[in-house]
Amino acid sequence: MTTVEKTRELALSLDAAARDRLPIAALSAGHELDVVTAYQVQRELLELRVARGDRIIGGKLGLTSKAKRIAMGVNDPLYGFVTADMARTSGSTLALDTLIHPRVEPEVAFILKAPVEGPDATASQVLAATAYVCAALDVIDSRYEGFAFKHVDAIADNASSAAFALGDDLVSPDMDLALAGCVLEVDGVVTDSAAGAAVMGHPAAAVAFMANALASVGRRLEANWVVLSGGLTAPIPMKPGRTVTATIAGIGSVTLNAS
Ligand code: OOG
Ligand code: MG
Repeated sequence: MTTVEKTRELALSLDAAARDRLPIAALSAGHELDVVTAYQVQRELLELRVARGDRIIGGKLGLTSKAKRIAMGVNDPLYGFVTADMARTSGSTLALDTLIHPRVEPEVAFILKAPVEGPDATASQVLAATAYVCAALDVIDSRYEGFAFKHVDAIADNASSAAFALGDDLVSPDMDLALAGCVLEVDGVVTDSAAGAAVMGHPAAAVAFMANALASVGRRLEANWVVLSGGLTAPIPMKPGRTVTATIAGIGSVTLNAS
């Protein structure tokens, strides 16, 4: 099989897993997959969505915090993309019967007003290109059995993206985001907390990481994109009736319910 046929086949198997809600074995268990090929699978997976009428509206970082790396047992960061179909509003209810085994995690989201291009983008360039930041809940739903995967598997699976909600407050990034405290509540009880610095020392550094990684494939972060900078804490499994709220100091809060 040529590499092109192989990446197409792997993308189709991930796409089917999401659509049928039937998780598959990690690709790395049965295939030799390097990082470049894994991003090619991700690209084809996104092309399948776009061919069905979906649209890329931004990017997302994965495994940018120690809490996330420990929770998933994967040591390297990665990026993926978010699409229009994934967007939810704060306070909305996620229908669990459309997902496999979703988890949610609090993040700082950036809304860009100008492109950010690598390979030498810095956190301050990201901040200069940012119109607003807001609190976000990222819904991840690995297409792999047992939510178990290696770095290349999660890349191919578009960083486990399933949905995301942005808080209603959009604020200027004119603050020290490294010091912004985040409190995570499950059904009104505080279960975890972190500061912005949990993500690569500064959430804007994570966004710069994506811009720099994209440069190697001739792409960049675009104006008007939303970029999720990566989970600040370990993720929380979504269960029917559960409400998860993230509040980030100086920014705002965001809530998702599950049914
Ligand atoms: C893969 C990475 C996902 C993050 O913020 O770390 C991610 C995963 O944990 O399933 O969105
Ligand atoms: Mg995330």
